Amino acid sequence: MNPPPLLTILSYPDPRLHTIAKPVAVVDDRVRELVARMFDAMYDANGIGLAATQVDAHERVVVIDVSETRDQPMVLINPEITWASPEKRKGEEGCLSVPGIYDGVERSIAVHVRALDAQGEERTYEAEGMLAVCIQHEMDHLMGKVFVEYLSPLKRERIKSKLVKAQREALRA
Ligand code: K1U
Ligand code: ZN
Repeated sequence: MNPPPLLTILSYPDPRLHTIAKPVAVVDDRVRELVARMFDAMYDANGIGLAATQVDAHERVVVIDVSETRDQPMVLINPEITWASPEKRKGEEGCLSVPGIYDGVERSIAVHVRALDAQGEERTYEAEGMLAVCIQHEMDHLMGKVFVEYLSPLKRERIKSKLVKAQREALRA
């Protein structure tokens, strides 16, 4: 049997990126299939994370792999941040839904997270560094928030125009 096609990653300013994801009721084979396809799309795009929102699946599912060796997959289903450090730092972020744009966002430097894994077991994580940043970025996606919304309205409008133009040109090619 042929493998399923790669999931398409929505590009900003697609309004579907602003949908609020619903909690997963049961972690079953359907959810595990979504997780597997999200990992395929994330690794194919050389990303370090992906939220279900970005593939137009509006459920609280996130996949992450911040390892250089690309062999430490992490699945967060119904994730909740239980603690965020009051200390914050501004760091450069990118987003697979905002291709080619990188800018600084202030985030907590460490977070504690509770989530279900792909077997439906509750897990807790204490994250810092890039993992903490990535978790916060992906959880924003689940709430319909894209990182450019932390930037000034002027920057955001410029990014929007640039991406809309690029999308029109890609359609014409
Ligand atoms: O959610 C996404 O679109 C994935 C995003 C995750 C992310 C990257 C950087 C900071 C916060 C969240 C990406 O994977 S963007 C592409 C990328 O691999 C990358 C970009 C900048 C730094 C590190 C990695
Ligand atoms: Zn993103």
